[in-house]
Amino acid sequence: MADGRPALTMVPKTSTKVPVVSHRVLKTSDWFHADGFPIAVERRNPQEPFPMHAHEFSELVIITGGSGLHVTGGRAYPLAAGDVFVISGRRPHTYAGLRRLCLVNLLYQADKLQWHWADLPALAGYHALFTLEPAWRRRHEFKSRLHLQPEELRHVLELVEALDHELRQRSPGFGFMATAAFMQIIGFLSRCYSRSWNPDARALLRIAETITHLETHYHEPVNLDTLARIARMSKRSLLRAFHAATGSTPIAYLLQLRLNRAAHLLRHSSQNITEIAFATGFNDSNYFTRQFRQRFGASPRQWRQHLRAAG
Ligand code: RM4
Ligand code: NI
Repeated sequence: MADGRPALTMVPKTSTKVPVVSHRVLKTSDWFHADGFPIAVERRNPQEPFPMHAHEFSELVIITGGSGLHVTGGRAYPLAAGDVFVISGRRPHTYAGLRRLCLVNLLYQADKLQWHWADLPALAGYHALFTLEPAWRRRHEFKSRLHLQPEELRHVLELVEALDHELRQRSPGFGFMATAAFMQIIGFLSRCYSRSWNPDARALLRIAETITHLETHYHEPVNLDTLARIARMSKRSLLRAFHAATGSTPIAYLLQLRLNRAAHLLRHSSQNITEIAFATGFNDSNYFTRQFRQRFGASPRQWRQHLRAAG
C-alpha cells in the first residue's frame, strides 16, 4: 500500500469498507492550461493506478468502459460504463480493482465558471447531481449516482469531443465555445438525472425539487408545509434530509438565496433599498438590512456605495 492504493482485487457487488489512507492534493496549476482557462479534459483509456488524492479543483467523472472501484470516504463502490459522478475537490478518492476501467475526467474550477445561470437552478437533476448525490454518496451507498443509458452515454461523449476539440485548438473564441459545450454537458447530464427511475435517485430528486422551488420562488413567502408537500415527506424527515444534503435548513438556504439576489440587485439595478428588499422576498426592510449586514459585514447602502466607488 506504499502508493496509497488499498489492496483490493475482488470486485464486490456493493460497497465495502477500506482503510482510510493519507493523500496528496493535486494543484490547479499542474492540471490546467497556463492561460488559466478553468476547464480541462483528461481521458483515461484505461485509468492507471493512481494514489489517493484530493484536488484544488472539481472533477466530473464519466465512466466509459471496463470495471473497477471508486474508493472514497473509507468505502469502495463498483463502477461500470455509464456511471457519472461529481467529485468536489476536497474529498480524497482513488480507484482500485481496475479492469480496463476507462473514463473521461472533466476538470473544472467551479468558482471561476459562471454556469449557475439562466434557469439551471430550476432543474432538479442539477442539484441532485452536483450537490445532493455527492453529499449522500455514503448514506446511499452510491446507489443514487447517475447512470446513463447507452445512447445517453454516446451523446454526452459527442459533447465532450466538441469541448475537447475547442480546448485542443485554442483558437480565438475557444473559451466561449468551450464554456458553451461544458454548459451543454452539465444541462444534458442534469436532465438525464431528472429522468432517473431508480428509487434512490428519485428520493434525492424529491429533495432537489424543494431546492428548485426555493430557487424559483424566493421572492414569495415560502413555508415548510409547501416544501414538505413537494418532497412528499413529513416536515421532520424533510428537515433531516435537507440538512444532511446541504448542511443547512430550508429557511437558512432561502435567506441565503434572498441575500445573494439582493446583493446582485444592489450592484446591477437602480432600485432603492426598500424596493430591493421587497423584490427579494423580505417584507420588512429593517429586517433585510440587519440580515444583510450579518451576511456581508456592511449595510445594503454601504455595500452599494462601496461597489460604485470601486467601479
Ligand atoms: C487521474 C485520476 C484522478 C484525477 C486525475 C486528474 O488519473 O483519474 O482521479 O483527479 O487523473
Ligand atoms: Ni481525482
